[in-house]
Amino acid sequence: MKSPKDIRSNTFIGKKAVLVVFKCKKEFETEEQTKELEFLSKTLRIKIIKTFVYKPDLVRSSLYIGKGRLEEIKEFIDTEGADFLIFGDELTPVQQRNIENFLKIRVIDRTELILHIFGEHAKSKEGKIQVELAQLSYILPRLTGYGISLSRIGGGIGIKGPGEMKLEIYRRRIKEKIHRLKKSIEGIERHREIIRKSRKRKNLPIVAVIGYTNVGKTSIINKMSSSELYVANKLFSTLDPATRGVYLRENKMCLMTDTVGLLHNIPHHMIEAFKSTLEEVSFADLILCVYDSSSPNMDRQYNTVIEVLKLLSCEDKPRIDVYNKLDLLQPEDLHILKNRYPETVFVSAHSGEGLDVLKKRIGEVLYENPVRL
Ligand SMILES: Nc1nc2c(ncn2[C@@H]2O[C@H](COP(=O)(O)OP(=O)(O)OP(=O)(O)O)[C@@H](O)[C@H]2O)c(=O)[nH]1
Ligand SMILES: [Mg+2]
Repeated sequence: MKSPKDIRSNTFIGKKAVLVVFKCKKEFETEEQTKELEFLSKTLRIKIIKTFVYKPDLVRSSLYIGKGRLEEIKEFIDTEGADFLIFGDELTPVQQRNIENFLKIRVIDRTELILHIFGEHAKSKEGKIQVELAQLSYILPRLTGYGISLSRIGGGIGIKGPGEMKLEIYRRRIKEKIHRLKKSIEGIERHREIIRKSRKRKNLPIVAVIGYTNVGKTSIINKMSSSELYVANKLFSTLDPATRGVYLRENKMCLMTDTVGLLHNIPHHMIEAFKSTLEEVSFADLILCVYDSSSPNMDRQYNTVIEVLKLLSCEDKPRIDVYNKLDLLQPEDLHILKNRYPETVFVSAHSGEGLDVLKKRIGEVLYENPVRL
């Protein structure tokens, strides 16, 4: 019997996909959403051959979108030979199965796309456990759609057929695995607690770096600590956050902790799985909220960060807003932003500009007005 997590194949490289997105209230939001889905696909090396953009008022519950729209998509798929369909919104297991049955190709929603990226990028034992938990929690309610037939051949009334029995075995195995993974995560949390206590004994303040994915969190930590943590122009490069010592000024140091990149509307079970990693933020003395100042979706980045800070009950902690990638800004735009946000620190992890100011500000917050836990 295949392992439950291998039920869906994970080979995406060079595969052709059709993207379906739904119009948002504002046109630029639709564009942002489309770009984000294209970037997620690119991270998995998928080729998007066509994007269908539909108005959300055509939404139907059992298929999510109207039959006419699906027929239009099917005609394109049959002519152009797409390998699968990527759906911009989250689908229920039933909707996903119904659309797959209609189109006769595999359908992946935004959540599944993110889960596959997580699967590719998790390297440490801890990262892998967290990703597997998120993947299995996603798969469990969708098992019937994943090619496991529910045939009743061989079963009489009230007696389960072989398909159903197989399904129940899979279900039980997945539930058992989820239970084991949760236990392992509890073990990881205990281990983290020991590390935290040992840091406390050394009395070094902790700075957590959070922000939307790909804004340059890891690059800033690398530059400030002369490290070489993994950086890439991909979404979710960091799934195994590391902590590095940063020298601030004479006799003053801090520890900087990286975190998993955020994305708007991240499904709940993913946050659940990564909670032990994100919880590092709760134990920090200061939070650096990093934004990509060259990105058109600053509002979305900001709202997502605030949402996660609330979720972690950290919205009242000392924090510094950092606008990264200033090297990509036109001087006049930088000038406008600096005037508008005088409290924000503008930096470029690439050129190093502004990082001395950032160190100074961190030092002031940690050592001159310390609100230590
Ligand atoms: N031009 C420019 N690019 C930058 C700067 N900082 C980071 N980058 C690039 O932005 C991309 C993402 O950088 P990372 O440091 O991996 O970003 P991250 O926030 O850690 O991303 P995740 O771990 O995926 O959440 C990489 O291609 C970096 O080279 C900067 O100051 N200027
Ligand atoms: Mg990173």
